[in-house]
Amino acid sequence: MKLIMSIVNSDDARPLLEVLSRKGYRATMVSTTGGFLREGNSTVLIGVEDELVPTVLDLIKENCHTRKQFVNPLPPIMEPGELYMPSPIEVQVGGATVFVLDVERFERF
Ligand code: 2BA
Ligand code: 2BA
Repeated sequence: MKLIMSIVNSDDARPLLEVLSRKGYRATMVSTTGGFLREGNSTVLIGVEDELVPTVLDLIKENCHTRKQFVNPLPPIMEPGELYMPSPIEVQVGGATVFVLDVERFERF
């Protein structure tokens, strides 16, 4: 068994959960925060048999979309009197960042 840990945009998480449960997969959604943008995202945990991993990855790919976002970079360390004009930089936020982990043991009590 594997645990698919997928960090997705919060707007994509609910449609993804709907598709997964309609197709009979079980999942858990956790509200998380991106370390770089410091904005909310969602982490969807899906425990599945090994052979189902590619199918679930396809569902994630189909339902999670790449977005462009602008961020203000952290200001540099400045000398007194220096002027800093922040210019936002564009970052591409992936549709999903996915980790597939081996599950040593799975129980339901
Ligand atoms: P359980 O299977 O006991 O699951 C309880 C909660 O544990 C689930 O809440 C989910 O958050 C998590 N969970 C269970 N299996 C998981 C897995 N393989 N990967 C990740 N997280 C897992 P809910 O999703 O709200 O489900 C509540 C109950 O509804 C489930 O109890 C199960 O009896 C039923 N259920 C869930 N998904 C289903 C589905 N796709 N088809 C039919 N019944 C489903
Ligand atoms: P954030 O950390 O808020 O990052 C949002 C986007 O900003 C990233 O998109 C990436 O394009 C950019 N970015 C992040 N860290 C950066 C850095 N140190 N320098 C320059 N640009 C940076 P994605 O790579 O698609 O990641 C989307 C979200 O997935 C991330 O949100 C984070 O929550 C999670 N994530 C991505 N890679 C991860 C990893 N290796 N471990 C844990 N979480 C990860």
